[in-house]
Parts: sequence; C-alpha cells; structure tokens
Amino acid sequence: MQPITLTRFLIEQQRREDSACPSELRLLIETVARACKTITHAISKGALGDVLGSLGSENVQGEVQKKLDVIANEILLDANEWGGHLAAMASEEMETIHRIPNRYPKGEYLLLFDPIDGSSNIDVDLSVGTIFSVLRAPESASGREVTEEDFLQPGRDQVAAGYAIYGPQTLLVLTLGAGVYEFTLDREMGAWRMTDGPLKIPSGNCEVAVNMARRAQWSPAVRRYIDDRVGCEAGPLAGKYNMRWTASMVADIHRILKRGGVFLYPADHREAGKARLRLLYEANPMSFLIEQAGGRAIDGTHRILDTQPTGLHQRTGVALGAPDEIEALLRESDLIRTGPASIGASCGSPAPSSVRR
Ligand code: AFP
Repeated sequence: MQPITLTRFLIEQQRREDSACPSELRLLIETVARACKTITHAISKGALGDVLGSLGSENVQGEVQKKLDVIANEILLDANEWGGHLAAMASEEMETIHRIPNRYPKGEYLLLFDPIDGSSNIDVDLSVGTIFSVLRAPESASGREVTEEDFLQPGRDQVAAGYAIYGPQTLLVLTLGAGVYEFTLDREMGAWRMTDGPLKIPSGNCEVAVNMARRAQWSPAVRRYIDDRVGCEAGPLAGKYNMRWTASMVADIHRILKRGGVFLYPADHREAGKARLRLLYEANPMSFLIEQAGGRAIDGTHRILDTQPTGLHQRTGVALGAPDEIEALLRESDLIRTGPASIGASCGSPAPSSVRR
C-alpha cells in the first residue's frame, strides 16, 4: 500500500469534526504544493535551464536577486491568484502586498512566502526551499481592499504553515495546527506522499546551528550559551556538541524537526531591530512548525508567535528547537530561574547560572 497522498490527508483533515482544514484551505495548500512541484522542476534544470545566477537587481531587502528568486515568486503568484481562496499575498521578493486582481474571485486567506530561502546556495547546488504562512484576512477587511496592515497579525494567528525543501529529495513539511507532517514528492506519479508524521523534535541531539561569523553581534547571554557548547575545552558540556550551518534555514530546521538540536540567528544586540531573518514569512511559519513538533521558538527572550508585527518585512532574532536547549538559553538571560541542572538537557547538565563564567 503506497503512503497516502497529500490530497487524501487534506480531505481526511477536512472531514474531522474539529476540522482544521475547510475546503478553501485545502485548495490553498494543494495549490501551494503544486507550485512547489513547478519550482523544484525549475531548480533541477540548473545551468541547463538558464535559472542560475543573479539578475543584477536588488529586492526590497537590499539583497541581490537570484533568477530563481523571481522565477519562484512568479510561479507562486500565478498559481494562487485565480483560485478564489485568497484575498492577497505577500512575499520577501515584493515591496508591498499583491492583491487578487478584480477579474478573479477573492477568498478569506492571506498567503505569505519566501519563494526561495537560501538563495546564496542555489548556484552551488545546495539545498534551498520555499517557506509559506497562511493567515485569515481580518473580518474588518470584508467589503474593502486588503491592506498591508491586514497582514500584521501575530504568528499565533496562523492557520497553516510549511516549507518545501529542494534537496536530494523534494519534501513538503506542513502543519494545520494539529501536528507536523512530512510528504515526499513521488516524481514518477507527481504526487506528494506522506512519509513521516506527526513529527516530534527528539531531545538529546547535541547539534547547534549558528553562523559563528556573526559572534560580534550576539548578546553576552547568547555568547555564554554558545561558548559553553561550541569550541569549549572545559565545563560540563565540553566535547558534547557538534555544529552545523547550511545557510538555508529550511535545511537546518528540517534537520532539527527530524533529529533535534537548536537553530540560532540572534538579533544584533548593538542596534535595536537589526536582525537577519524576517518575522512574517520566515520566523513565524518556522516557529509554528517547531512548536507543533514540541519545540520552542523565541526571539532571544520572548515567544516569537506572540510578537505583534509592525511592518511587512520586519526582522527578528531567532532561537528555535528542542525545548531544553531554548530553556538553557533563557536561563543565560536569567529569564528562567531554576536550581542547578533542574532541566536535564540530555546533552549533559546545562551549566547552572551559579557556575557561570
Ligand atoms: P538567503 O535566502 O538570502 O540566502 O538567506 C538565507 C537566510 O535567510 C536563511 O535561510 C539562513 O539561515 C540565513 O539567511 C543565512 O544567513 P548567513 O548568510 O548570514 O549565514
């Protein structure tokens, strides 16, 4: 018996009494999943498909746009604007929102996405991905044009989130708020087939994903947390941790969902609001997935999903992964008061604050 398809999974979710997947949302998710199949097809052509390299233009983030950034953005816009399930879309690659043209029916959902996450890896054949987040358009938006402000909802209001990862396999990882499920693209049939789930972040994996080159930006608490684990020759955690950094958040988060660990991209503590990752279409969807898989996701001190956004392309610090690791980080900021090693990180007892260097 072949693993069930995404379509069957969504229909069965829709049938549930506490359905977290009304038909419009099912159509939305299937449309995004179909667009990701088109994207993976474009990526896999590589140099043969004239999809590599940069466009010589910059996006709203001031980042050089790769050809695939724009191609993937267009694929997602074209796939989603006519279906009648959306009120509007927002993307890392677009300065402002994309309203559904009047020639098409409009729906109740807002779709946000980073069409290609990890763009710097495209030209060297490393894993990249697409990240997406789904919100409901506020009731106050009915009868009027959707505005940017309608997108500025805290991440806890998401109704769905997920990512596609374009690596050795092409995977779709999705939550509708009732667990996290992984689907693998069956290229022969063109179907997404469920291959894992509900995912639960394993504890006890001593892997830290962080870009050490950004150390000067970190707060003293983050430095202590990393220094106790990475490159240390003394202390209770010395020699217990390994480090991973792929420069594709999708790849690092997928590893954490499957085998545990922690991912950090701290804000620059020298300048308020200066951070790398975007809240609405990177941190929020990934935080939703991580929490649905039993993990925790903070901006360094507070739960990311409680953040009230103030701008479409607002950035945030990010620390997410296994709960014991996030709690150890919070302890470094004295945000969790515990006795010595009261939270036994199975990577070894975290350095109780009393012995802090
Ligand atoms: P790009 O999509 O511009 O390559 O950025 C990827 C990303 O947003 C995230 O996926 C990575 O974890 C992070 O940036 C990599 O940042 P560094 O290049 O500073 O390591």
